[in-house]
Amino acid sequence: MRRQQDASFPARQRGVALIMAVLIVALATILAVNVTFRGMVDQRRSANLFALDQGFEVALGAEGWAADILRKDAQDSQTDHLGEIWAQSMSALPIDEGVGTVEGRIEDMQGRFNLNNLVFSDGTTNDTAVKQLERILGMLEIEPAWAAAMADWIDTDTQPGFPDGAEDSVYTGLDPPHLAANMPITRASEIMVLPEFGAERFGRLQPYVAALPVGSRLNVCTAPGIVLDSLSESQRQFGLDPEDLAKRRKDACFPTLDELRGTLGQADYDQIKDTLSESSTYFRATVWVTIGTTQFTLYSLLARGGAGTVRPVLRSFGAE
Ligand SMILES: [Ca+2]
Ligand SMILES: [Ca+2]
Repeated sequence: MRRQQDASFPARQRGVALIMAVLIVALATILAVNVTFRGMVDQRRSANLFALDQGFEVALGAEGWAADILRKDAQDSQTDHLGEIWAQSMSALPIDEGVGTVEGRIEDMQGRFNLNNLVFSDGTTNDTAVKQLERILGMLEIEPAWAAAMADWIDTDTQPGFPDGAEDSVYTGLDPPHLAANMPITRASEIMVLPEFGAERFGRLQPYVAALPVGSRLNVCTAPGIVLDSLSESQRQFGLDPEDLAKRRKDACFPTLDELRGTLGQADYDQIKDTLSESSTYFRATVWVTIGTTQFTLYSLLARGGAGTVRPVLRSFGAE
């Protein structure tokens, strides 16, 4: 009996040694896979960072190009309309022999309703502009009452407009609580802070609104039909569908201020003429860069000065 027990010890030890060996191999394999995986992630991360850096430089180059186009445009013309070179989209161009592509476009932000015009320069509510925004919202099938809440967000007082306004009393009841801005906004998307306004409504309104300095004029040559139609209480002054409007704008300003005066009548025109223009100061360059699987979008608000100088006043990446 004792002999049998003695003989079994070496066999059991061999079994344990085998299991140890298998465990060590497994452990070594896990470590090797882990090291390789980390190496690949590091390599990928470095490649992405490099692509982002390169994309940023390319986007800034395209922004400079857009500024140059606008600078030349100021030398060549007094008005800004959709038949001009700046309004043509730049189709995709290759970067460094096929590393990626860059494309872009310039938009006239003064063709949009300026949300900051809901107030005058002293911060008091501009009721004429609130009514105009109500008409725009109505045409987009959004409840016009949101216009008053937007005005309250921007105007300097803390008294809610009646009956649809919203001031601190509304925002302090939210989670998390906060106060109304009571100052001009820097991005149109800021109005999504209005409780229950939501991304869906904003998506519909977004193409027609901008956040520009208070008092910026509307360029009638580039304003979409809905914005033109919102200029007076008797909507549909031109009765043009978007296709006809685009045709009329192919190579000239339409409507000119004279044409607008003729359509609105002198009395109605006189009330709004100081808010209108046939030229623009604020444009937005949007640049899309693709390098490998990395995509990069730069939005750049460009201000063109009196001497034709163009400078970026606001940049954002990825989202407007
Ligand atoms: Ca021009
Ligand atoms: Ca306010």
